[in-house]
Amino acid sequence: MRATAIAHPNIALVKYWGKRDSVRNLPAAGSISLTLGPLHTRTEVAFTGAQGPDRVELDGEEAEPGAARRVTAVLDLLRHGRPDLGAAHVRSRNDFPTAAGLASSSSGFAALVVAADAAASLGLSPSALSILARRGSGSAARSIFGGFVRMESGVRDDGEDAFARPLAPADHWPLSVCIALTTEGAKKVPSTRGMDHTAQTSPYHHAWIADVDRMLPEAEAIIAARDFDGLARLAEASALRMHASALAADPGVLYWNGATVECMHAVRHLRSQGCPAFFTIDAGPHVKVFCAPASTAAVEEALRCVPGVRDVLHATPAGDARALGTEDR
Ligand code: 2P0
Repeated sequence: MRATAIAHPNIALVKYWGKRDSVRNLPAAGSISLTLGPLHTRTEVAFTGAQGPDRVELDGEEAEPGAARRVTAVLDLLRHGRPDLGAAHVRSRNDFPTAAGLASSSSGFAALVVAADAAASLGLSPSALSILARRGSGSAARSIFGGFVRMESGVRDDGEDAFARPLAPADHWPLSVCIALTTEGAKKVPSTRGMDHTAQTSPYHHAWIADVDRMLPEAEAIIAARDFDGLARLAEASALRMHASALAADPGVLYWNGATVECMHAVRHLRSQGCPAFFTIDAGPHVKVFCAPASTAAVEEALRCVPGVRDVLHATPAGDARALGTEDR
């Protein structure tokens, strides 16, 4: 009862920021993302068959109690009706900085549920895996699938209709992503806290949620047509509106540093010079810049010139979360 899985993080083009139910972790609106490699999380789950607490190791160290509790909560849903599985030993590694706005929880919980499903030989459907991953982290529901992915908010109280589905595979649209790392530490306000605080105190929250519902069909059409300028306009608007709503909370939630802002200016300057590039920013200070593959070197160079940028990572569209066969390990 042991299996290993790999999952890739995803970056939202139409952002998720707000829940309709915190207990079942149900998003207040849908979202659309692109799954990105070679960044990945690799997770091994072994069910011991013995009673006792789960053991959770992240990047070679025992997980903080809060993180371990989130893992156990997801495994408990999967173990429901299967007391024979017993306590789990979970070992997970990211090949990119954890908890720094790079969506490590998206790949982390996707890899966890795919590995646990394989270890327990449950044979869950992709939708069921997406629902389980969502209970760990909303964005993880999207990382079950590769390429362009749409998450549904659903309307049911039990969350059985709140799962992701693939829109287009990774090879639908060759895009390149440069990720400008603007700090080394973990982020100061975890996403869950930031989005709940925004929903409770930002006067812009309801307008934000209504706007996401308008954006989703437009984003689908733009992706189907591979309309780069359309995606640039829409993705920058989604990121800036999400941050506008967070900034308007009381007190405001501010994820950016000076380098974050300078990177946005650098990207807009590049675009004004004819370089196809746009930015998006999540719950952290890093800036993710999407561009045509031929423009990757120019984008990287421009980002490296921004004072405060410590490194630039590269990513390209990647595939589904998957359990590894014995030959892969
Ligand atoms: C997103 N983010 O759509 C948005 C944009 C960050 C900014 O989903 O509370 O870790 O665990 O469901 O998935 C990050 O939040 O939040 C996120 P929870 P999650 O990618």
